[in-house]
Amino acid sequence: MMNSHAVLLYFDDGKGRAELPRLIFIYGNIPFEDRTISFDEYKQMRSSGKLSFDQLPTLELGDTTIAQSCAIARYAAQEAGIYPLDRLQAASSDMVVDAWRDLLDLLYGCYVDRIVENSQLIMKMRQVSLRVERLDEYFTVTVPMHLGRFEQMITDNQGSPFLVGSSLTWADLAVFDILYTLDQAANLWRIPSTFFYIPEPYGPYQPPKKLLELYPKLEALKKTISRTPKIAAWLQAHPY
Ligand SMILES: N[C@@H](CCC(=O)N[C@@H](CS)C(=O)NCC(=O)O)C(=O)O
Repeated sequence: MMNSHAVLLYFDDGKGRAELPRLIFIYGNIPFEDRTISFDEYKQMRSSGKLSFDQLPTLELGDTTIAQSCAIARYAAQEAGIYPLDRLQAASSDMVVDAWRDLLDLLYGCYVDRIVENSQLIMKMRQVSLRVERLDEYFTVTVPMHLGRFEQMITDNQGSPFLVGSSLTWADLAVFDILYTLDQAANLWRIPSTFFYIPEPYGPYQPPKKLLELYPKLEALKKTISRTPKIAAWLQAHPY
């Protein structure tokens, strides 16, 4: 079991890439500090060299700092006992979580370009018209392609309602997280203070409705996880 006090650092504007580790810690009853920081604090930390990969999320465990969302989530899943012990199942679950990261990368990629400036990797907001063009492709091509594959994994999983093996793993929480994010982000296209905001005359952006209805097994998985008491309590306190 984890000996050091775990501190998860992320921006103060939403769930983003920190939500999967949070869901895993919560599901596994693993205590952690959920520390949100402002962009100014982030810049200070970055210039003082405190962030191993110059980005968030970051997990501090005593003197050790872990960056990269998948690495943090995998560590949390092992602590929580929801990382498969069987190597093949572990690889299948890694595959799903890597796809989760691809989906987040591509969603954020609709909004920002990554460039190197003054020897640092930074994000630059795209023009709004380009954001909308990319969001359209994201929701009509990328998302259905990934959701179809997740749905097929459950279909092929010998009657199990989960993606890998017969009990819930971190892969299921990853799929839950992306479904929740895609649902919730739709509301944020209307709110100027959020990263997802799409201003007039381009917005608010309207993604295809009822996306989930095409994937009944994913819809069922989303319901099961959102009704788990610990997760339900978390989502109620942190809707987005
Ligand atoms: N591959 C990394 C990507 C991390 C990342 O892009 N973090 C963003 C926030 S979502 C960040 O720190 N952005 C600040 C910046 O680059 O200026 C991961 O999965 O953790």
